[in-house]
Amino acid sequence: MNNFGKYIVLVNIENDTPKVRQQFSPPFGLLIAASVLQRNNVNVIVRHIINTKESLKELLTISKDAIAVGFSTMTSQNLLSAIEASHMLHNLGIYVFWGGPHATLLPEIVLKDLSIDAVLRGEAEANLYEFYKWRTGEIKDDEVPGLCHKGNDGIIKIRPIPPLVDANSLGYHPFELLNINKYLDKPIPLHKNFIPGNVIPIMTSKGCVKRCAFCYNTVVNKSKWRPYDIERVFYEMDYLVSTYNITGWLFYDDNLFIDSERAFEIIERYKMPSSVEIDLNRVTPLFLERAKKANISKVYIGIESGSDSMLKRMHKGISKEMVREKAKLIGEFELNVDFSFMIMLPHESDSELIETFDLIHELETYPYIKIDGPKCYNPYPGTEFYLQLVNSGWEPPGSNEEWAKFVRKISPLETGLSISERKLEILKKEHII
Ligand code: B12
Ligand code: SF4
Repeated sequence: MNNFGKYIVLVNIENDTPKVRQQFSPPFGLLIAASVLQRNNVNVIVRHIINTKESLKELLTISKDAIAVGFSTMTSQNLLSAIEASHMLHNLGIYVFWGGPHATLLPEIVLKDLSIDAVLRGEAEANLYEFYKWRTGEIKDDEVPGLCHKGNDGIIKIRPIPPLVDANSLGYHPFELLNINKYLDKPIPLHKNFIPGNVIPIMTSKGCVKRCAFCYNTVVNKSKWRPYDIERVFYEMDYLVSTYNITGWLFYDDNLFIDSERAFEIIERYKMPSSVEIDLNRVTPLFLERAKKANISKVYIGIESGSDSMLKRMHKGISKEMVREKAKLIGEFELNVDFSFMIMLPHESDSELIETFDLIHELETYPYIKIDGPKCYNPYPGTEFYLQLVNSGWEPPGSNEEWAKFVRKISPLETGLSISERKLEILKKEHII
């Protein structure tokens, strides 16, 4: 018996691939979940691991006496590792539950796998402590918001995603639970716009107020933006700087500049080379001037399509002309920019697809512009585009294993979408298939 008392193990497991080893990024969701237990004085062990024999063995050892082992899941190939580890633990009688965006959006699919005992939907802040109290017999299962599992009657109960918690109830990132050296950004050969130094991803807020028709934010964060407490953000960033000699930041916030003053307050405090994600609409000479002074070296902007009609259907609130105009402006301020693009969107016509490739080819001639993609659209349940796709006859995957194929690099041929002859020709010409 472990002398640690009652405890929960929280895991984020990734496939053992060169890409994962290259880009090992802090598991923010897992850390936030751990903070919920920490602040309620519940013992928690956190593991962010790559799927190897040794790491599974160690996971088994630490999980033996746990009340439950929770996996943080996003829809990606890493689900295969989460499935493997869940089977291993469940077969030894250990209680396994899944949380995170994949489990939140697809609880019925997750629970088809009988090795996964429960799903906790939504934010860990809304239910993880209640889940602990339920597992220790203090409360009943129906008092755990978002808990989905097989009840005593043998029927699987799917509960709705709990309402978002208030900004002041959000968790925090207990970085001291991890060895942060693993997460320092590693140079990728020939990678355009790479920021050198001890650079690390960081998140200071959650969600986004926009309503892009394809984005998980409309479902999971209900198109709301919430900032983490700024003093706590400073505490975490100071800790990373003083302990790991951080020299630059990759801000992974979905929309850091919703409160522009706050964003600059954070960035200007450190004035380190940084990358930020920003809405094209916010790119103005005033913003770029301040960004340059604050040492922002790269901006990341989701463009997604080169077709004005598609951009309208996506509710992006931008146009092709605006992209050209702002791209020039960014160059004048000598900043680097990554533009991301998607293809194979619902009802995307052949000419809309061609327009996207044309815009990409036009932009990639600029030395300071890097194109991210074009990546194949991934449908997430509950979003406007997902519903359109289902209504047009697309059959969604029926298991975690099938969903695991849905990564940004999925080949259009694997999506189950019907693709016209003309589209196939275009995709071949562009070396997508
Ligand atoms: C950082 C990040 C990454 C990092 C990985 C970080 C890591 N080690 O896990 C990198 C860059 C490697 C990455 C890669 C990919 N990512 Co990514 N990524 C993000 C990003 C920007 C932040 C994630 C995050 O930490 N959010 C903040 C935390 C607090 O939110 P959260 O994770 O949702 O966690 C909360 C709840 O979900 C819940 N929770 C989370 N875990 C757990 C566990 C338990 C047990 C419980 C109870 C609750 C719980 O509580 C948390 C606190 O409220 C998000 C977008 C976003 N802003 O969230 C996309 C996002 C998560 N990624 C996404 C995707 C698709 C991918 C890729 C598949 C892309 C690809 N290459 O094809 C890969 C998959 C790699 C993987 N790890 O599986 C999607 C996931 C969609 C989905 N349906 O699952 C998102 C939502 C982006 C998007 N807009 O579509 N990603
Ligand atoms: S702007 Fe980005 S994060 Fe916000 S809803 Fe659109 S795609 Fe999602």
